[in-house]
Amino acid sequence: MNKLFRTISAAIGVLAAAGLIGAPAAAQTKTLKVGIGLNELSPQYKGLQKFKELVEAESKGRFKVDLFANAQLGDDAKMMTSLRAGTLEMTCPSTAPIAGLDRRWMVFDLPFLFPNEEVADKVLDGPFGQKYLESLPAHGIIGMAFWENGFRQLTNSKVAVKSPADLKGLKIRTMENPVHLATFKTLGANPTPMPFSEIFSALSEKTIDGQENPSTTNFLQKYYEVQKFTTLSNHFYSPFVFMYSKRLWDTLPKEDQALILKAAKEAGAYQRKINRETMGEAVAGMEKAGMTVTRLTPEQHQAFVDATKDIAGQFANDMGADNLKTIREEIAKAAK
Ligand code: TK8
Repeated sequence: MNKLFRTISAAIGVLAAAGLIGAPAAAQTKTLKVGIGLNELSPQYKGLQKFKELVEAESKGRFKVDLFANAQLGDDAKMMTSLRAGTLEMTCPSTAPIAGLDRRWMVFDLPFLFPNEEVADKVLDGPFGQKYLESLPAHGIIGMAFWENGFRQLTNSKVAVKSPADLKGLKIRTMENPVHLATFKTLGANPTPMPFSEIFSALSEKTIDGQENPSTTNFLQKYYEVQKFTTLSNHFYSPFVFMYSKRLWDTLPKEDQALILKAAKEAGAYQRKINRETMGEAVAGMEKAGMTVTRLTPEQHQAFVDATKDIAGQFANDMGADNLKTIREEIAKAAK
C-alpha cells in the first residue's frame, strides 16, 4: 500500500514537472469579454449568461466569460470598432449598424420584410444568412450566429399612432442606418439618428418625441416613464449578430473556436425562445404602467406597408439587386 502510494506520488511528480498537471488554474484561465447595449434583464443578457455557462463548463474552466451590459463598453458601432481593433472579444449588435461597414447588410433593414419570426429563423439560419455571416471576416469580424432583437414597435409622447398621417412631424430616434432614416421620412416623421444609450435622456428632455425598439426593450428600459403611447407597428425586424473579433479569434486553437461557435449557436436558440416568450409580458407591463397600446387592424397595418413599398427599390443598388431578389425568394419559400 505504502509502495503503491509512493509510486503514484512519484508519477504525479513527473507529470507536474513536465507541466502536464498541477499548474495553477488561474494562470491558464483566459478571460473573454462580451459587451452589449441592453440591460441585465434583457433576453439578450440571459442568452449571454447561457453562453457563459456553456463556454466555461465545456472548456473546463480554461475560459472565463465576463459580461458587460448597458453600453458600458460603448454602443453597438463603437463595440464593433473595438472588435475590429482586437481590443474586445465579443458583442451582439443589431444588424442595422453593420450596414455602415457593408451596404449589402441594408437588406435586413427593409420595412415589413419578414412576416414572422419563424420565417426570419429559416432565412437567417439558411444559406442566405450564412453567406452574410461569411462576408464579415473581410471587415475584421467573425459572425458566429444570428440571435434576435425582434420586431420593432413605435413609442412616443404625443399621439396614439394609427396611420402614417399621425406620424407627421414627430421627431423619432432611429438607429444610424440609411434605410431606417428613409423609411421614417417617407412615413412623414422627422427621424433623428442617435446611439441607443442616449435614448432615455433624449426622451425625458423632449429633444425627441419618440423612438422604436422591440417591446421587451421598450419595457425593460422603462421608456413608459417618459412615453405615453406605443403602436405595435412591427415595422422592422432586427436580427442580432453575435460576433467575435477576427484578430482575437485567429489566436485561438481550432478546437476552442469550435467550442465557442457551438455555444454561440446553442445560446442563440435559447435567447430567441425567451425573447419571444417575454414579448407579451412586456406589452402587458407597459399597459399596466399607463401607456396606451395601439394594436393595428389589418387595414391600418396595410397603410404602413403601402406607404413604404418604394423603400426597397431606393436601396436596391446599395444592397445588391440580386440579394434583394434572393431574400424575397427565400422568404416566400420559408413562408409556405
Ligand atoms: C442594443 C441595440 C439596440 C437597438 C437600438 O445594443 O439601437 O435601438 O435596437 O437594442 O442593438
